[in-house]
Amino acid sequence: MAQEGKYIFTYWNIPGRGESVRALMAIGGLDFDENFIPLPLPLPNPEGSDLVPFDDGTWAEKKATTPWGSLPTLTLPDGRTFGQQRAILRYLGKHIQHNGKPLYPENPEDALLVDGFMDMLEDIWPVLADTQDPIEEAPLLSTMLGMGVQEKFLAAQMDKTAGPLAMKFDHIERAASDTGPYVLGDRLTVADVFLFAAISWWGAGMFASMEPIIAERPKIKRSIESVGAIDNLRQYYAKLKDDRQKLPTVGDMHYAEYYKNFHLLCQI
Ligand SMILES: N[C@@H](CCC(=O)N[C@@H](CS)C(=O)NCC(=O)O)C(=O)O
Repeated sequence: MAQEGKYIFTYWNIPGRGESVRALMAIGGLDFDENFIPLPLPLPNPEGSDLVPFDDGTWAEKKATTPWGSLPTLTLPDGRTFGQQRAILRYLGKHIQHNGKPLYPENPEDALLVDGFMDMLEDIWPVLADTQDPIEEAPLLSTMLGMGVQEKFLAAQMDKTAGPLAMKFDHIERAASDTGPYVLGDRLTVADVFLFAAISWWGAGMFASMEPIIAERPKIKRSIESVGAIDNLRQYYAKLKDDRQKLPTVGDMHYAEYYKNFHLLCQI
């Protein structure tokens, strides 16, 4: 993809809903700056750190100025800012190519299938991030607040016969191509990149590992391992790996661990 000027990517300094876009830009070799917004969590900020990890009022001020009141956003080299993870993935996927083909298919039926995978992944997010009462016991906030993995909740959700979350992952597994290595077959798409980023994140930010998700879902496993083998992506994660040790620790959660599966899949 020809590039005139830099992209600016705005998100928290964690994988979350932002990592799919970062990974896609890395695969496409795009030059982008990170604009890290402190996570709006009521946690004390370490003294004298360059990057403020937790709430300092920035998000409260910035929220209304974003296109959809949410992050991530992507600012294009011409200065315009756009939001919504999947919209950004589709946009970039029309420009970024792999083996001579754009990562968002031109063929409407292939694009429909890619959108289906991505919408299914977005449907999983609220189960893990914000449906519990109290909200601190949602698997996501629990690790971010240093309260550990919500094992009981996740075990019920992932029950092989009746777990609602397990069913969603089973749908993804069934919808993926039998021949692979990617979910649409031999062609890499943004659905694979999203799968790679989401499962790596959930397998560290909510689950203790990716195992409950991928152990008996070989097509999902193959897709995310194939994405992890892409050279540009491996170089991207290798470059940032040491610096991530500076991420904060809350309780027993060192936020650098949120990247462990990205490193595992990229074998770095
Ligand atoms: N559908 C949106 C959801 C965006 C979203 O909920 N973002 C969260 C972070 S992952 C957020 O901005 N939370 C802060 C807030 O809503 O004030 C997308 O995929 O981008």
